[in-house]
Amino acid sequence: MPESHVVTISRFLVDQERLHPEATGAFTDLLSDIALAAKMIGREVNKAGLVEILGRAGEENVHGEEVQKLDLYANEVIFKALDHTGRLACMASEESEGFIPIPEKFPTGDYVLLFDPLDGSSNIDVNVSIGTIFSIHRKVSEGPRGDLIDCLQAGCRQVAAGYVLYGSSTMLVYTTGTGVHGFTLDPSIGEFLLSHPDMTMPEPPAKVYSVNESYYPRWSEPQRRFVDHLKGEAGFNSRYIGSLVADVHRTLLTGGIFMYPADSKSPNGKLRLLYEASPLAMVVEQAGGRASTGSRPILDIEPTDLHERTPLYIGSAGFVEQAERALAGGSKI
Ligand code: AHM
Ligand code: MG
Repeated sequence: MPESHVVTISRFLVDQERLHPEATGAFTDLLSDIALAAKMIGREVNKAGLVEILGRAGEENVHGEEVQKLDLYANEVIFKALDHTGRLACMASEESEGFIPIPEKFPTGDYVLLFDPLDGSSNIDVNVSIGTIFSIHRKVSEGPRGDLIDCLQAGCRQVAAGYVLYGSSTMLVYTTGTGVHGFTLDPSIGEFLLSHPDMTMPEPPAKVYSVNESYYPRWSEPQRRFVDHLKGEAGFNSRYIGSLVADVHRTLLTGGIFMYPADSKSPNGKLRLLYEASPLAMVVEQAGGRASTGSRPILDIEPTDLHERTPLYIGSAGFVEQAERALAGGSKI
């Protein structure tokens, strides 16, 4: 590709900002800061296989520094990349119990960042893709330094959301509510380059379902019937990585349905609404897909707890609607 056609994420963000003359630039800077954090996390993720050589978490590395667990490292990198910028009122992370205030010594801003710093981290040791997920809201509380209510907003009020996939290449995919754009990291120049402009879910979608089927005995009868139908007469193929960002990314690119249902042991499933389901729901819906609890849109849920969980059905709109009908007990799937 000639150099003139290469669009870096910085250039893309600036071009997008020009389309909105009222924009202050704060939002563009925020996404740039997230891209920087993603590069730093990606660099460490790529070194994970060298753990025997470089040292294990809890030990000291060759430089005499304590080696951190990667998910805690990722948490800290994101926090430190954004705490001092004056663009955020507060943050919340899957790794932290309460909401995270901006340190008093730094100025605050109008946005709120929620993130899962390193999702699927149990896959690190086996060199399987993992990801970072982020969600941005506008502050709604009165004071300057943010409050819990700023974090507990329904997904439909997100102003941006996205994820970073640390896979065979590192990709950043985000939406601000006007389409979905994907960037691939060129490690030789350390830049995210626009590789997937205006991502939309393919039609017709690939007939693929993605679910941890080992939980079948714990599922409800309608959930079992639905999966039986998909792999039976509907002729679906099955793919499950067990790393949410990677499973959803595949679903976004090829079509299909990803499910993490409720079951008898986990009545709300496993996935967290604010750090996993909501941001991925915004991305997938912006690409023309659908995201549901099985009975209502993920983006409609008004959260009451920072770490609440939700069942998740996400992917091609028609397949998610089929799941909703099946779970409602309708005879016609
Ligand atoms: P984590 O937040 O502790 O990393 O767990 C989330 C991960 C997701 O990436 C993935 O979709 C899911 O757990 C897999 O769970 P299971 O092993 O029950 O299938
Ligand atoms: Mg997670």
